[in-house]
Order: sequence, then structure tokens, then C-alpha cells
Amino acid sequence: MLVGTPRGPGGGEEAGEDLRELARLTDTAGGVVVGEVIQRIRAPGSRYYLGKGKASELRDLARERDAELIIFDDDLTPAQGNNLEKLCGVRVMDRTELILDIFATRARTYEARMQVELAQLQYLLPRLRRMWVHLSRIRGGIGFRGPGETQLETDRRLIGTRIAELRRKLKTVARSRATQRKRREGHFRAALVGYTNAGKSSLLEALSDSPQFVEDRLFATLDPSTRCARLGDGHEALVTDTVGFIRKLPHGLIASFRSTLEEAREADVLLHVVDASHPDRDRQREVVRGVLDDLGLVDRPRILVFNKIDLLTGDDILSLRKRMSERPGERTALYTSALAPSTVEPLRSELRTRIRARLQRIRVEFPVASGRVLSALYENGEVLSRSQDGALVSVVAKAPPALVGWLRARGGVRVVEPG
Ligand SMILES: Nc1nc2c(ncn2[C@@H]2O[C@H](COP(=O)(O)OP(=O)(O)OP(=O)(O)O)[C@@H](O)[C@H]2O)c(=O)[nH]1
Ligand SMILES: [Mg+2]
Repeated sequence: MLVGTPRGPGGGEEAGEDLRELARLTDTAGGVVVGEVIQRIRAPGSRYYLGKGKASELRDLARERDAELIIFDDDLTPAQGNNLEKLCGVRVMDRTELILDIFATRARTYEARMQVELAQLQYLLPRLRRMWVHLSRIRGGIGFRGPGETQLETDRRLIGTRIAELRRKLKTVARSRATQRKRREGHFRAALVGYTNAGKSSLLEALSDSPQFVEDRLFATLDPSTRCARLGDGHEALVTDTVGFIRKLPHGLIASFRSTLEEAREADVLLHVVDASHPDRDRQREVVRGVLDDLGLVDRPRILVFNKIDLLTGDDILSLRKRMSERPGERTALYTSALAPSTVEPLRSELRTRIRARLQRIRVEFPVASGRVLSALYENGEVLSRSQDGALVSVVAKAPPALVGWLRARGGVRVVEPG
């Protein structure tokens, strides 16, 4: 049974869309929705979140429909959750808990699993008493009033220890990730970000010709994967897929996925993928902007990619294009369908342009014995000419900033610019 509690005045449309999304999340978690309750509230009640009358209504409807679980679209305090469970006699969870549950079933890599466990434990800690009450009710001991304070203290301490351990391990993984990234320095890097189900993985597949896990469910991707995209004219970019964003994304979860999102932080450009066919498109764009802001990424170079245009009519596309072009200072906007390779071409071309713009023309002189220098120039730059005078090689090339930095830091190498 789903419960939506839109705040203040406003169209019923958003509230309906919110509940549709909660229904999709429920489906992703393996649940079946048997009913919905919506109450527009000004402020949440401290006891049941809902008003007293509505809460009783919820209890009755849940009984009538045989609901085994009630899911609130908004975060409940431990007390509210507890009171509601007492009132309705079934398990009550909120959106955060549902998302954590989905993440837990979907996390595949060691790192993603640890990140999810960390978020779950952080969520659990303040709710420990309620969870215990839940358990004790199942055991049903008469006069059983929950665990003694000592038991709670022990559990808190154990969880605290585990949290510290997870943090430490995640730090180690983050360090090795950073070394991996170092190796990629010199390459142009793009990161796909966007609302869940927008088509990020599908676009990565289209750009790189390598199959990705794509599914018409929320949070198909939890682990970032990086692929090389051939852009034509000998240009390449490393493109990283990242975890999708969602409205009311649990803060603990963002924090624990921070290291995965580091990939996005170090990208030369962010590809903000928008499902252009979604009725809630504009609000989803805003949500992503908000999360990027939280992550300190909002001012990074960013391209808006309106995807799934195959689902739009010609008129829809025209009016979208018109709207985008009328906004000065708006980001570069492109229109793609991950299902039609020809529509991805403008994205390739935009990336090529950005790669070229980043290249610096330099002349490099180095001893012929420094084979690494020459291969680095060929691999990560564009060699324009090359000559040799005795044991000294001289190359004119176009190079990305990271390569220029690397060359400057090498002994015996002289960099002259513009070359
Ligand atoms: N019609 C159409 N469907 C698309 C397009 N791109 C992706 N899809 C579908 O949209 C659904 C989600 O695609 P994904 O690529 O998994 O989306 P994602 O952004 O990676 O989603 P998460 O990993 O869950 O955040 C899948 O069913 C895709 O087949 C498109 O351009 N047109
Ligand atoms: Mg994906």
C-alpha cells in the first residue's frame, strides 16, 4: 500500500507522478501495489505523519486489501514509523528504506556492496529501538518491553564498529580507484549523469559498441563502468556510466556513493542525459541539477542530452529545440535516441570539438633514448611533425593539458609553446 503526502497547494499532477514513481520503485523491489492513499498536508503530524483520521483510513484500507507492507513516499521519523506499525499491524517503511533495499539487491561489486551496507547501517542506527520492538513483537513474549538498555548499547556499539570498518575499507578502495584514474590521465573523459532510467547505459552502449546492462527498471546501474568511445578522426574519449539520480535521494546514499561519483568529478565534461519522453522531464532535470549542486559539480562543463527522441513527435522535438535555443546561457543541448545510431553522431562530433579545443600546440625536444616520451605523444596527443638531429628528437604536436604537464615534469625534456 503506497502513501503519498504532497505538501501545500499545488496541482494533483505532481503528486500523481510522485506516486507513479514510488510504484515503479516498489515494482523494482519485487512488490505488487494493492492500493494508494494520498493526503495533502501542510506539515507532517508528529504521531502518524498523516492526520489521525487519515491514518485510521489507511489502516482500514490496508486490512481490506490484505496489504503486507505500507510504503510512505516521504521520510518517517523512527517514532512515526513505530506508531504507524502499531496502528496498522503491518510493516511500514519509507522511500529511503525502499531505495536502500533496491540498492542492496542490485549492488554487485565489492565497493558498491560496502557503500550500500554503510548507508543501511547509518539508516538503521537511530531506528534500532524500533527494529527491536518489531522483532520482539514477532517473538510475542508477554510483558516483553523491548530489549534492555544494555542490549541496545551493545548493538549500537557493534554497528558503530562495523561502520568504522566499512569507512576504512572504502577509503582503501577509493585510493586504488584514484590510482586507476591517474593511469587514465591524458585521456579526454566524459561522465554520463542523469535521472534513473534516462538511458545512460544505453548511450554508453551506443557510443562504445560494448554491451551494457540496460533495463526498463529504476537503478539498473549501480557500479560505474568506463568504456572507450571512438569518436572518429582518430579521437577517443573515456566515457563513464554512473549511478542514476532520483527525487529525494537519501542523503546517506549520496554520501556513501561519493567515491563512485568521483569519476564524474574528474571528467572533462558531464553528459547530462534527460529522458525527453518522460512527462516529468523538467522536474527530473531540476532534481539532477540539485544533486550535481550538492556534489559541487554544477559548474562543470556540461552538455544536455535529450534522449529517447524516437518516442517524441516531430512537433514535440521542434518545440523542445525552440525552447532550448531561446534561453541564452543555456547549456549545449543535443537530441538523441540510443536506439538510432545516426542520432548519436552529433554527440560524437560535439565531443570531438571539445577534445580539439583542449589541445595545445607544443614543440617538444628530447633525447632519442626517451622512448616513453614519443609513445606518450602518439598515444595521447596528435603528432604533427617529427624530426631528428643527432641524438635529439624534435616533435611538433597537439597535446591535452595533462600530457603537457607530464612532459614538463620529465627530466631531459624541453617543451616550447606554441610549437
Ligand atoms: N525508446 C527508447 N528507449 C530507450 C532509449 N534509451 C534507453 N531506452 C530504454 O530505457 C530503459 C532504461 O535505459 P538504461 O540505459 O538502462 O537507462 P539508465 O539511465 O542507464 O538507467 P539506470 O541505470 O537505471 O539509472 C531501457 O528499457 C532502454 O531500452 C531511447 O533512446 N529510446
Ligand atoms: Mg544504467
